[in-house]
Amino acid sequence: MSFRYYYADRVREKMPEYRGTDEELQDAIDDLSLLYQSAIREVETKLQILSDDFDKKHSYMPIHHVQSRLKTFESIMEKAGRYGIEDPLNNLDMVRREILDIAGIRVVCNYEEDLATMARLLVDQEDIEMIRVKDYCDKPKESGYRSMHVVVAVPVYLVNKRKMVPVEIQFRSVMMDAWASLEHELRYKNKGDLAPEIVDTLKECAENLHEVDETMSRVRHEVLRTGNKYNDY
Ligand code: 0O2
Repeated sequence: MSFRYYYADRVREKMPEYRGTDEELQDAIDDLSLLYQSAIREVETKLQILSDDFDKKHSYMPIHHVQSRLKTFESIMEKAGRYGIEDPLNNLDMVRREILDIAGIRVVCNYEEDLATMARLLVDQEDIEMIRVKDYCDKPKESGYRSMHVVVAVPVYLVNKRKMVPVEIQFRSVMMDAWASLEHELRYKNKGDLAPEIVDTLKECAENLHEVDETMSRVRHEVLRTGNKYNDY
């Protein structure tokens, strides 16, 4: 995997205001890309190890799947502008301090109760630094969106230094993820503008899926409690 993800000439085309040379810009954005991609790999490895150990100890894998992404350079600059960072392209250090979701990982778990378990197992690790939690599971967003967003810093060891790099991890159940993906797609297709009755319907869908999440959890506990007694027949 190459660490080069952002390209200076493409950035320069859209943002000509960079004061340094093309080489300096490429160096700065390579640095960004290397650090954040490495941080994603560190967290993915930790999650894989936790999942394998869970399987070994409990014959159960709580993680359904994991996705990751580096935020596009344009989207980082847009968010930096929204956060009031002036001239973000020439202030990349400030951008790195303020924008905490440049590296993003989505951990989709089978059951709602797995989210807190996996989040705790990860953030309790000694080399992980907790930065913030936004829990939209108990308190969903106005849209109906549910998920647990945890920002942590992980150590990345380079040739001559160690850097703590922030990663935003979104923990979701399969139901929460299904809703968020479809809602995002619909919103994106409509350029972010959905009719109020559609917004209400989507919110209702989110609530219905939340009920399914709770029912599936109850069914799971019932199955675990009754064991395999139906296999005796
Ligand atoms: P991507 O590509 O998913 O990263 P912000 O709102 O961006 O200024 P913050 O604090 O990051 O600041 O916001 P928030 O709401 O805590 O988290 C934003 C991310 O959560 C979004 O990322 C989505 O991934 C997800 N999200 C939040 N609300 C909704 C929603 O109503 N529907 C869906 N489908 N996803 C949501 P980005 O930046 O949009 O993009």
